[in-house]
Amino acid sequence: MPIETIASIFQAVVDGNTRGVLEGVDRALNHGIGAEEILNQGLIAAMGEVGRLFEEGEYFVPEMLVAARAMQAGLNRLRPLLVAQGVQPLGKIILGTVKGDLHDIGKNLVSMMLEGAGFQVIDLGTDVAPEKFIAALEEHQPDILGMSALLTTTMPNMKATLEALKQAHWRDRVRVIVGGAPVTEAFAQQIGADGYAPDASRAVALVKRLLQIA
Ligand code: B1M
Repeated sequence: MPIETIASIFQAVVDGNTRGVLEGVDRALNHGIGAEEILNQGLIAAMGEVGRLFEEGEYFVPEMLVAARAMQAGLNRLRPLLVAQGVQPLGKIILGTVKGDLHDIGKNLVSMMLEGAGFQVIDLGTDVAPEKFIAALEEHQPDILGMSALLTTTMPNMKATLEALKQAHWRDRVRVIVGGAPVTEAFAQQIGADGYAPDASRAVALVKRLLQIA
């Protein structure tokens, strides 16, 4: 029964079935399955499968979004229990869309996929100025800083943020990743970022690679 319950949560996330996820999580908890097991074998494993389906072209952004929302509903139900048990996230990530840019759909998806993979995400929202990124670094001491840009006119603000990081003596203390429709690997290298990901699923793989998480 416990295995079937976890499998039903996994399938509900893959199907983007929020109600199914919540019912499955409640059932699992009632069966005495631990919150961490539900998280790792149900929610996180399912988001790994969603990422695989996306990379293989079987899922597109809408399917990934619905699955991520279903996963987040389950995560929200488990969060108080995980906090109470002192379960540590895999790493801490600050995310934001750069100054002048109000696009946040892709960034939110990246945030949800990272949370789904077990990371703690501090999302600064949109129109984030370099000084706001730096204040957040000081406050949260993350492992990774992620910037998103959707406009060719705001891409230079990624470079400006990297420059500000250098000035504030933060550049050697945090890995910086970038993404967004107009951003490319070549641009990421040119501005001195540590990594680029073309989509949310590959952003998770990139972060794991940078933090040497298997
Ligand atoms: Co705007 N917009 N928009 N827009 N918009 C684009 C980007 C545009 C390409 C449309 C076009 O002209 N064909 C164009 C940019 C042209 C350019 O720069 N060369 C454009 C423009 C011009 C504008 C305005 C200037 C329009 C105007 O007012 N005249 C204006 C700018 C406002 C501003 O930001 N200051 C504007 C406004 C808006 C809306 C507010 C109406 C709305 C945004 C709503 C919102 O985000 N809350 C909007 C939208 C929706 C779009 C399009 C249609 C869709 C963007 C989107 O959400 N894509 C877009 C056209 C298009 O892309 N077809 C367009 C889906 C999303 C899942 O993909 O964001 O690429 P994406 O994210 C992907 C990857 O890129 C990656 O992972 C995500 C998931 O797989 N990724 C990362 C993203 N961030 C990452 C970070 C990472 C790693 C990966 O690491 C940290």
